Amino acid sequence: MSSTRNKLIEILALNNDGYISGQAISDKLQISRSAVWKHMKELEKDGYKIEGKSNKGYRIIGFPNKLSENTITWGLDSKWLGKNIIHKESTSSTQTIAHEHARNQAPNGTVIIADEQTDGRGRINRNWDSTKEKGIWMSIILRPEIPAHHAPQLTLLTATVLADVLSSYPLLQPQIKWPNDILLNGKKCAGILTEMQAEQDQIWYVIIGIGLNVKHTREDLSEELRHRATSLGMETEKDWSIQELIQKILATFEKTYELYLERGFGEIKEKWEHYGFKIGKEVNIKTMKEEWKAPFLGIAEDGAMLTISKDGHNQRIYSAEISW
Ligand code: BT5
Repeated sequence: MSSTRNKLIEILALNNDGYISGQAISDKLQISRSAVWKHMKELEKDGYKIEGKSNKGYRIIGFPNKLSENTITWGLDSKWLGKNIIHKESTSSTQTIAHEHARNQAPNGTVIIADEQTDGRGRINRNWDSTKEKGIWMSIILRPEIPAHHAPQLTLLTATVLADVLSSYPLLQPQIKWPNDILLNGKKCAGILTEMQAEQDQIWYVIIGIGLNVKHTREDLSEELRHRATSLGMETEKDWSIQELIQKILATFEKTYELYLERGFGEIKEKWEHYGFKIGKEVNIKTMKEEWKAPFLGIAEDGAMLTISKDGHNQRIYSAEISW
C-alpha cells in the first residue's frame, strides 16, 4: 500500500470520533483535493467504510476485517502498549521477529502480530500450531525494571490477563493450568511463551508470546490436538472478531502490568489462584526425575508450584508436566 494511503488511514483513524475536512487532509498530505478523493475511493474498494458529508468532511466508520497495523490501532484503548505494531501476513514465528526488533532497540510495548506462523513454537522447542487467520499469534516486547529472577511472574501475569479477558464474555469460564495454559472446559485454547535476554539479573528485554485459538473448527486442529485443544469458536459457536480480542488483551495487559510494577505480584498471585485449575486437588506430577500424585496447593511468589514431595515434605516445583 502506498505510504500516502497509510498516512491517510492514520489521519482518519486519529480523528475517529469526528470529521476531518478534505482541505485539512490535502494540507496534511500535501496532495490536491481530487487526489484525496481518489485515495478515499481506493480505500473503500479495500473494505474501509468512509462517510463523506458536505461542509463537514470525512470520517472513517469501519475497517476491513483483515488485520493490519491500522485496524489493530484503530480503537485501541492503551497508552503505550501496541502503539508500535508490526503486522505480518505470514512469518516463521513472531517470537523470532520480536527478538530481532528488541535487539534493534524497539521500544517497550512494541507488538508483533501475524496472521499465520509457519514455525510457531511452544516451550522447550515444542511446536505451536498457528493456522492462518484462525487465532491470535502475537509477541509483546517489554523492558521491565525488575530483577531477572522475577520474569516467570510475567508468564503468570499474562495468564491472568487472558483469563480476565475471556471471562468478560458470559459464555466462557477460563481456567489456568500451571504454568502457562489457558483451558476452556478442560481443553487448551491458549499458551504463553516468555523469553528474555538478561545479564547478571538485569533484564534487557522480555518477549511475551501469546497464542490463542479463536476461529478454529474441529477440522482446523491437527489429529493430535483434537482431543485436548479447543478454540473460542468451538466453545461458543459464535463468530469472534480477532481484532476486538487483540485490543481487549492489549488494553487489559497494559493496566495489569502497570499495577504489577506499582504494587508487586501479590494481587496477580491471588487472581491466578482464583482461576487456577485443580488447586486444592490431587494431580499427577512428572518431573525429569520422577512421577507421583500429590495435591496442588497453589503458587509461590516466584511462580513455582507448591505441592508435597514424594516423601511428604512441602515442595516447590519449577518445571514439570501436570496431568490428572
Ligand atoms: C505453549 O507452549 O503453550 C506456548 C505457546 C506460545 C505460542 C505463541 S504464538 C505467538 C508466539 N510465537 C511463537 O512462535 N510462539 C508464541 P507449551 O506449553 O510448550 O505447549 C506446546 C504444546 O501445546 C504442544 O506440544 C502441543 O501439544 C500443544 N499445542 C500446539 N499448538 C496448539 C494450539 N494451537 N492449541 C492448543 N494446543 C496446542
